[in-house]
Amino acid sequence: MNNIILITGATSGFGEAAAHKFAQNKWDIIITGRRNDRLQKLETTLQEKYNVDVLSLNFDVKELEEVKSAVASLNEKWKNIDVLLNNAGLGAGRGPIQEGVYDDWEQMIDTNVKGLLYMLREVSPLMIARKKGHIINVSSLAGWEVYGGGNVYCATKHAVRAISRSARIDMVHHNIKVSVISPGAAETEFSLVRFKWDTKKAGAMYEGYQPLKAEDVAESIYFMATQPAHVNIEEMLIQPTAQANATITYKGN
Ligand code: NDP
Ligand code: 8X3
Repeated sequence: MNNIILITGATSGFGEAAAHKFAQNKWDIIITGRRNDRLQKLETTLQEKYNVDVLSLNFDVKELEEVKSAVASLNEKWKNIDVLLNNAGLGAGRGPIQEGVYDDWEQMIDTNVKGLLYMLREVSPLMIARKKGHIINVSSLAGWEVYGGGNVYCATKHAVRAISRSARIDMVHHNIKVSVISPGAAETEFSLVRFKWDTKKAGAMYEGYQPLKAEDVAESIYFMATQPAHVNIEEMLIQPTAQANATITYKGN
């Protein structure tokens, strides 16, 4: 039987690239996200290209009842999740705290923190029952550092690392690995979403240097997921070569 990975936020960026990487290596894949048209398209592509089993679950991680019923809908095969890639997340806006937009704050906290927790809460008992599993949570360089205007986004990504380290202590008794990957600047739809599809503002984030590609991050996630049973990579911080930290990026000057 193939290994199984459940990827939240597989309709774009890291999640979509990870779905390709794992499927290419003969994992069966559960893909999730809110944009059902993209999920359906990806399901067909993965099945046809890699000849693996794919299950699409169309739900919003912010909605607890949707998360519960999506996980409860898994049949005996799909319950055997080897890896949960808790990836769904977003930056919504960027600006000083005194000008903060409440709806953006709620969205980031509800998605990046509460949504990740809901998935962790619903999926970890399935792993505990099998006495094996691996939870890989996606934080960010913004989970290590802060930058002006990053306030709530940075807070959510710091929270992902705190939750992960604490969950690791709970899960160690059940033979379950918990890891965190923290990418720096990567060109996905992240900045388009953050800047409300303003292509100029989003594009400016990646001008003058080579950012990470979604595939670079997927490669690292695959490496984390395929270590021997006795090895757990707790944390991985991956940045573009040109980026030294959250505020210093070399652009040839
Ligand atoms: P993308 O915008 O390309 O992908 C985000 C994915 O998350 C989409 O598939 C989206 O699917 C899904 N998603 C967002 N909100 C929800 C929700 N409420 N319910 C279900 N799915 C949701 O960005 P990235 O691939 O770059 O981002 C993936 C993760 O990586 C995020 O957690 C982000 O914070 C983090 N990150 C990104 C970095 C970057 O520079 N790009 C760097 C470090 C971390 P849909 O809209 O269909 O629901
Ligand atoms: C996204 C990367 O540096 O813009 O997590 O916060 S950053």
